[in-house]
Amino acid sequence: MSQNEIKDLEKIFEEKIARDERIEPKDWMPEKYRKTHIRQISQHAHSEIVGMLPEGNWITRAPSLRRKVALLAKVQDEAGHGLYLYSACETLGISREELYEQLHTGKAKYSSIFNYPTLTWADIGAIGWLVDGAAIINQVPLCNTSFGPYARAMVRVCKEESFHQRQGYEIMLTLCNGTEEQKEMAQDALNRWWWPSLMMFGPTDEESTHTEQSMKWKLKRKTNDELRQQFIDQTVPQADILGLTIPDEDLKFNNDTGHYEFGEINWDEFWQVVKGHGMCNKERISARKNAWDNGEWVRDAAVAYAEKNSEKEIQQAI
Ligand code: BYC
Repeated sequence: MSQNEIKDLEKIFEEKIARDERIEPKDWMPEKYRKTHIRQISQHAHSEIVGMLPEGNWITRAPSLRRKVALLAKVQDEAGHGLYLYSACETLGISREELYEQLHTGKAKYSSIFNYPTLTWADIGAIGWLVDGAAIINQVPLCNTSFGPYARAMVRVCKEESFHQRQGYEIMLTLCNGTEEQKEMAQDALNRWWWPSLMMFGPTDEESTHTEQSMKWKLKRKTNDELRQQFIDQTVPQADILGLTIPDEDLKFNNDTGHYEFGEINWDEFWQVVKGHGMCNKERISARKNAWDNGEWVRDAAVAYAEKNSEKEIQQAI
């Protein structure tokens, strides 16, 4: 393709983005746009799949049948989110095998939050309330992201995240209205999950490598700092209703700006976790690798079955 032809295609692409039209898999797109989408969508998919692990750990220990059913449904939803996202990512010309390979070898990241352990039942409440709460804030703008398959996948994901957030908050509410010991458990979970939840939104805008370009392409609709602030403003009043204390001595409402000011995030901890040195990084990756290895016979059987069926169809057509 000549330079002029590429320039013409770039112009059409930029105009589509400016008009808020969706870019679809068969449309021409700059190589960097394609790559950055593979990066973000696949990391998002990996986060959903790895995100099943800390909660899956509590399915057999949920305190009642009702809690077990709700948690089971939530974890299954997360598998579904991973699958829509992997499918959306595949439309950009990368295979599922390559994506898994990137996760298993540490080439692709997944959300830092899932490298923390779930120590008590209250952690399941805190994850639903805070982690899914943060996920909704981050993902609602993605329903308007410029790449069609990603935007469409996000609509259903966000609806389901809403249910997840509510089930988490309801667990916290029940614990906070329970015995003194249960309320302490809820406070302890908040103390451990608050700061990692703020880190989920990524580094500050100043430190973020991708935000500027991703905002121009309308992949990101809001910056990391904007979303983090929105989460804090929304969540602090919810903690007040629970009667819990946010573990941040510097937290205070600023009447002039209408926002909460908050303390310094431990960015050193964030980068340590992102680089693979968090409490559960090794455990999470080895669980995913085992699942892949143990699933080999299922993949083989599915391929053999598909081949047998297509042979049958050919025979019938003859
Ligand atoms: N953890 O330039 P930046 C869920 C990396 S699933 C690890 O700001 P970007 C749920 C970043 O990848 C939640 N790494 O990046 C599931 C980049 O490194 P690379 C997942 C992080 O992409 C189950 C570098 O730091 N949600 O909610 O513009 C149960 C510089 O960052 C993190 C999504 O994936 C992190 N927290 O912005 C319950 C949403 N933050 O790639 C709940 C979609 C940053 O250059 N993703 N990094 O090696 C996004 O919105 C954006 O990718 C992010 C980061 C805001 C996360």
